[in-house]
Amino acid sequence: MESIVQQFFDYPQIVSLVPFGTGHINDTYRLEIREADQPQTWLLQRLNHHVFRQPEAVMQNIHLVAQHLEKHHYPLRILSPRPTLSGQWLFCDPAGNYWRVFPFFENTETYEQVETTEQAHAAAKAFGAFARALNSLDASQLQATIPGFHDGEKRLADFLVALDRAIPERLVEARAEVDAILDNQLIFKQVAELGLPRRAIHHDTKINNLLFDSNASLTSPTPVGVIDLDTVMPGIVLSDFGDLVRTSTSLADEDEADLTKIKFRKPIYDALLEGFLSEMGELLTPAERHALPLAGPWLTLMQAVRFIGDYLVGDTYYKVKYPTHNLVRGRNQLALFAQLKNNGGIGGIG
Ligand code: GN1
Ligand code: MG
Repeated sequence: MESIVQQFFDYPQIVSLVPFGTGHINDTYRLEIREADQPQTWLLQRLNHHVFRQPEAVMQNIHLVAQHLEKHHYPLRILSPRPTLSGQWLFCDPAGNYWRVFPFFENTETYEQVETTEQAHAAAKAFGAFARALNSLDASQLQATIPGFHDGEKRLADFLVALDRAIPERLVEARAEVDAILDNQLIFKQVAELGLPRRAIHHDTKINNLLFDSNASLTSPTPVGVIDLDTVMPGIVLSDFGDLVRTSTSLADEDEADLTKIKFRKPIYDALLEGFLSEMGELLTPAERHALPLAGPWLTLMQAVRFIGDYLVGDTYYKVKYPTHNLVRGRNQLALFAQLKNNGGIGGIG
């Protein structure tokens, strides 16, 4: 690891290097160094190049977005990567792993679950402000680093392939979930047919991808910065509002195995909608605004498709902590989907 750190810093003295965060894809470390006797904290990350097959394109997207935010006086902190000493965004080690360094925002925390409507409002407003700042960025400048990333119809087609190749015992285990997905698949076509405009979209607005000031009170939560810009690429606004709904409205997070804890909270939903619209409201087309109620159910079902699909073929994509982890996550998401679809008058689908 020392030789990796040396690519980014002049004569660094490594004070500590510890695994950090809960991401499902990359490996992240909190790095403390002394450089020229100054203590500094950074994030060192190994980019998963099996998921992101064009690591350079990912970094190019992040760089473009960070630059755009800086130019447009975006108010929160910006996750600009730190180049290597030779001016590259990535260092490729002899084993073929890609490494990069980001600033570490001190005195911040993430929420795994939303507890108050104030948190929900602040989070949606912060992600809304991010989307607003990117409104003027020409989305065609960004590369589709994971082709079809939030294309529900493509995800469904991939799922059907996974069904064909499924590990037989796993298919038996997941039969009810597979059927629930197939029964509800129409929502993917319904959203595709809307033909919503392509924007520069974050695509991973889960609640723990927003850093909050750890010194602020629960009733006045203060966002510090949006993180995890790996999936910024062209997409539709339903992705960003949808992932907020998916990860904030449920009483429990996506890892919860006890389905009785999956409870949709309408007041949280209302706070998300208000917060998001307070930034993005005037920039949305009538079609986008009209489609917002579909965002939560659509994105949540797509996440179920991805978790169950990965379970069926033997957990090749998501990090898992135990053999049925992806199945548990998929069940969780299907339970939430059912509530999002039926609850609180936000339906109008199915
Ligand atoms: C992954 O890396 P992480 O945990 O931020 C995934 C998202 C999923 C999410 C589910 C590149 O995000 O799309 O919504 O897990 N990222 C990628 O928690 O697939
Ligand atoms: Mg991510």
